[in-house]
Amino acid sequence: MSRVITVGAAQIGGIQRSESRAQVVARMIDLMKQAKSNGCDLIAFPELALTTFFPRWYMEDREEIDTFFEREMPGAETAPLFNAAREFSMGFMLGFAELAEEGGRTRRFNTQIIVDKTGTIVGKYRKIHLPGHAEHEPWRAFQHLEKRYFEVGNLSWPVNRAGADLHSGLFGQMICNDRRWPESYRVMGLQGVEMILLGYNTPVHNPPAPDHDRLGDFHNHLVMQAGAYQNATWVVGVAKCGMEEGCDMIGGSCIIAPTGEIVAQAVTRGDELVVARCDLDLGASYKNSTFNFARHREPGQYRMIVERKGAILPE
Ligand code: ING
Repeated sequence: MSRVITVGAAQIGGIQRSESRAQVVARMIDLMKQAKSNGCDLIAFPELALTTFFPRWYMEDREEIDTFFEREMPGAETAPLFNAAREFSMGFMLGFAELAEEGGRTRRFNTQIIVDKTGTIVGKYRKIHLPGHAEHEPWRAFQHLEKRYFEVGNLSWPVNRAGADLHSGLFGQMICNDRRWPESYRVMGLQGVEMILLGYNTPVHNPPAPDHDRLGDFHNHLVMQAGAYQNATWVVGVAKCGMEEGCDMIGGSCIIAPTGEIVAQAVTRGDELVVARCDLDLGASYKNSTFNFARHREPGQYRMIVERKGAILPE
């Protein structure tokens, strides 16, 4: 029996700071309607999709910062997404800023969830690779304060089997900067992942390395295609993009096969649905040959990867 699912990567154009969650959710519901008319089983939204990318501003007022966080999921303003999942019989992935009371204290994470066609949360991930900086750096055209506003994720990279007719697919997640680190994919590859869903907010300009700016789109696809091929998994990358509060962000949302090939990609930098039929078994021939991990990997030789944080040069 074929395990083909139709996937929609729901790219979202700039969300201005004044835009309410209700307005953003309405844009998402519109994309879900388009996905339904395209026969999608699953739709994926970007990182921190409910608000503007707030880490671009230095803020000190805890109340102001916490206006960007969700205290419950679903909450009143996100419930329509869960209702639409049931109405359209469509799973979804959503990125949002999570405020959680855990272990007797308040914790804040850059989080993504996967929800199945019954509206049940079947997967949750908290971003591990937090880029940027923790203190105000006024020399920058815009801040990137993820290290200030979020804790490092504490869930590793789980792989979950999705029922409710996502064909018992093995789904994993990562978020934005995670996609630049091969370890993110490999932890899920070692759990047999068949499809990785990831959202991103990537400015065109990277203040500490402006010479990299011309390669932003190339690096975006390079890392996701490599991760897909080297772990024999589908990768769905979804941008929040375009001009957002004076910060221009790359688009390039795409659906990448376990072969490493981009099978569909966005051509605008606004709200755009990218659709592809994805055979969850397509990676099997790679998992059984070139990337048969059990047969070919030599973890005894890889110890340095886990034990060493930064590079140590030879004498
Ligand atoms: N954004 C960026 C990303 O990793 C960045 C940060 C931009 C890193 C450009 C390197 C170069 O795509 C997030 N949100 O991680």
